[in-house]
Amino acid sequence: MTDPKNKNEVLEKQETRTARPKLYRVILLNDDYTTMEFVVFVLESVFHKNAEEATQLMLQIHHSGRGIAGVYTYEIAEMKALTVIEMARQNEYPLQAILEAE
Ligand code: TYC
Repeated sequence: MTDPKNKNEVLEKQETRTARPKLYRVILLNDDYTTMEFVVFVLESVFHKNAEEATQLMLQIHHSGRGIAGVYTYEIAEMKALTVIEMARQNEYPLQAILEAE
């Protein structure tokens, strides 16, 4: 590639790209049995939301049926979804978490 400002110099074409890993949304699904308090606790402890964010997101899921708890690389997203499901099972709640590609 020739530099338009200097006819005698040749610029190397930049081939290096920063690899962007695919990202996945962890989606929490609404249900009729998991308590609001437990969902808020999950959003605070697994997804590092503050009390206000966790409460607003829990209510959004409660009203709309689903909501994005966080966006991560695959391995982190999978681990968080499994953690949510395991915490829910330990507490005998049917709360579900699924992954979606961004
Ligand atoms: N719908 C539940 C209730 O009324 C609360 C709830 C919110 C459950 C979000 C799951 O992902 C959820 N107790």
